[in-house]
Amino acid sequence: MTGKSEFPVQLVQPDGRRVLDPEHAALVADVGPEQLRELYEDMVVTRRIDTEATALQRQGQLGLWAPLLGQEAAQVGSAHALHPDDYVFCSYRETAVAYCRGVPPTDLTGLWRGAAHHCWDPHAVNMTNPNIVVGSQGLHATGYAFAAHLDGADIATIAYFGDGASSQGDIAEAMGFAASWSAPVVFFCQNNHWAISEPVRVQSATPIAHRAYGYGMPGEQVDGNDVLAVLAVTRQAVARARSGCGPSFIEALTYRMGPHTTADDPTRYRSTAETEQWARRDPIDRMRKLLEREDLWDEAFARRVAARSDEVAQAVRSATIGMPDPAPTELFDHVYATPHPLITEQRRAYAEYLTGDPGLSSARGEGVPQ
Ligand SMILES: Cc1ncc(C[n+]2csc(CCOP(=O)(O)OP(=O)(O)O)c2C)c(N)n1
Repeated sequence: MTGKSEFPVQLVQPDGRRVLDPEHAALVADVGPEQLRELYEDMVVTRRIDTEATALQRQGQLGLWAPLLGQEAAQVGSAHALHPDDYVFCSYRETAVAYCRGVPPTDLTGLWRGAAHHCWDPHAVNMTNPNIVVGSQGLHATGYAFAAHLDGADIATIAYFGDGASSQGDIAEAMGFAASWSAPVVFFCQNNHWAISEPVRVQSATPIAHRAYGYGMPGEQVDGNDVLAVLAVTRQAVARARSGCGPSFIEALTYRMGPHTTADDPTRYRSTAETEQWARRDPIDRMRKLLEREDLWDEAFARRVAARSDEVAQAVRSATIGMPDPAPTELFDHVYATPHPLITEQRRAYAEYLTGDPGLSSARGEGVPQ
């Protein structure tokens, strides 16, 4: 990673033609027909999961969902660059990363249904659960990476966050610390052009990747709708981190084609012309065109991918609807790792309230230790 590219790194144009860039192409020279098809399939399946989850929210089966629509290449490309022992620290939108890490699709919705405090077992896949506190995962990724560095472990961590999060103090602190202490972390910013209704142009006066130089780490802009280019630059950053050379920053230029979450109406703040322009750069269409150009596309393959997508979406739907309601007092579980008298008392008072016990003074907080 030189950090000197004048233009975003691109290996495949929107019409499916390869770009002549020997330096970055060499990083994915081993990606043959099967892997190209696998990248395509992962993007299609994760879009299908996302569409299903959005529909489940509209049908009242989920409280909320944060769609990844349009960001499939940024997520699938980067996730494929990671090793199983690397650790992922994500925001709330990285469904495709989770899928590529091996999270069972049926584990993706529990938190959003309000049926559990978490979605998947983080240690089973080395990936944290959805994190709503914007930017905080940069600090978590840096802390974990630094500890691994001290332990002599040859691993990397990756922090996924958005263009809006890049303005957070947490990200600034994480980048400063990681660069000074050579923590093996990859800062992966998905610049999807919007932080809810805030456009990226008021977020940063320079390309976000340029900020990396000020911290003392390489920064690269990549076409985030080009899955091969994302794979290439993330492999480079991960290799750098794993070999002890410290952190890197990647800005993947992509677009949030859907709403911020299902609670948002993007037509109130952005134009149809803008969304149509980005629809023409759809990451899945681009990969399909590449496969067609390189004679890797046929109807049998298309049918297999469609069948797999439907099967996974159906599993997500059934698992979501079938999730048992948790006991209300589970609200107090996992607040602290060890019992805490205040939480214990609140749980007792709430249980008493639920059973209709007239001792409601406790539920109102009277007598609860402060
Ligand atoms: C610390 C904090 N501040 C504000 C919010 C409210 N909030 C939730 S998402 C969001 C926008 C984040 O935008 P961006 O980082 O670009 O990521 P994107 O949602 O586009 O993926 C905001 C301000 C929050 N969850 N956490």
